[in-house]
Amino acid sequence: MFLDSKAAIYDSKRNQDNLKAVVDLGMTGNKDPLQVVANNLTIMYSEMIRGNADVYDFMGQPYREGTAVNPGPGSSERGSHTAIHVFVGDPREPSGEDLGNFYSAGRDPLFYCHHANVDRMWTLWQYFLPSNKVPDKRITDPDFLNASFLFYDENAQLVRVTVKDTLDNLRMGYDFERVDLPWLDYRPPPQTLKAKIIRTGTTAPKAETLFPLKLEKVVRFQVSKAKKGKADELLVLENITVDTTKFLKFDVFVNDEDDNALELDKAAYAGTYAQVPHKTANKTATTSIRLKLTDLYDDMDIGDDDTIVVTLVPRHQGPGVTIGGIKVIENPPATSSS
Ligand SMILES: [Cu+2]
Repeated sequence: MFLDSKAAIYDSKRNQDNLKAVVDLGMTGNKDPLQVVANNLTIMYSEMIRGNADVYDFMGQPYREGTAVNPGPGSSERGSHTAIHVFVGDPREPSGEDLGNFYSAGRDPLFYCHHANVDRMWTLWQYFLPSNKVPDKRITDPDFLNASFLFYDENAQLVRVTVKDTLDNLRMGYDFERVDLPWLDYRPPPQTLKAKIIRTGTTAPKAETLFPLKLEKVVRFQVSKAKKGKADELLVLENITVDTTKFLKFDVFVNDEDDNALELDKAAYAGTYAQVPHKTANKTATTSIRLKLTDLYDDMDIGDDDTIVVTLVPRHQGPGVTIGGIKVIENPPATSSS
């Protein structure tokens, strides 16, 4: 349906190599379609089920007047959502137009299909996925609930719509078809003993000696855990300075036994940072992400380890990302006394 130039959904500015390809949410460069599907299912499982400790990890950190841009994108936004934009955008165009750049994405009719599907993920995550064990999925912050936007309705009348009016799709008059979710139970297989042995013998440097880190190649290092052994913990990557005009993506692996970065369907895959390029005056932003490790530990022989080995794998070319720091904290984080 994407090849028919007379179809309403057609756009000439799309990556011609991807018109018939299996969508690649991981952008690892893997050419084996079966492995790409396995990677996709793992990414969806990670961003929908296993990777988030609270509602902000999924939805993104609060962004309000006075806050710096891009305080921290949510797992679905930076993962599968970004991937679709970049996968469809046309590399023959100067800035990946149409879908591959923020400013031009809405010119491709596919944008509306894609974002309707993002909305579907939000609805699924909020109301239909008890297995992701996030204790409270509501955002009660009045700045969020009362934020409003102006739209023209079907009678060309200007109407104000608040965020709280839009949180329940049934109230908006539509519902999503119930379909199978192949990623729902796609938990990667547990690691073997080999991973434990490799980790024990690691010569990877300590994170403190590497950060702040300009991420331009694969980097492997040790990070101290908050508690020994299996624990409810989060990996925090903070003060990530990004060039907002570029496509940037890196994957995070924990205690990876084989360092085969073309395959994501393994316990070691902890999550992703990725962004759609913007054409903006403000060319840098500082952001952070949190990745829940608790369920990863369940699939590893972690013993009473007091460190993890983290591997960062950039998927973009050249500079653009500097990571200020990395640490493991307890979940829920200890509240500061200030
Ligand atoms: Cu988008």
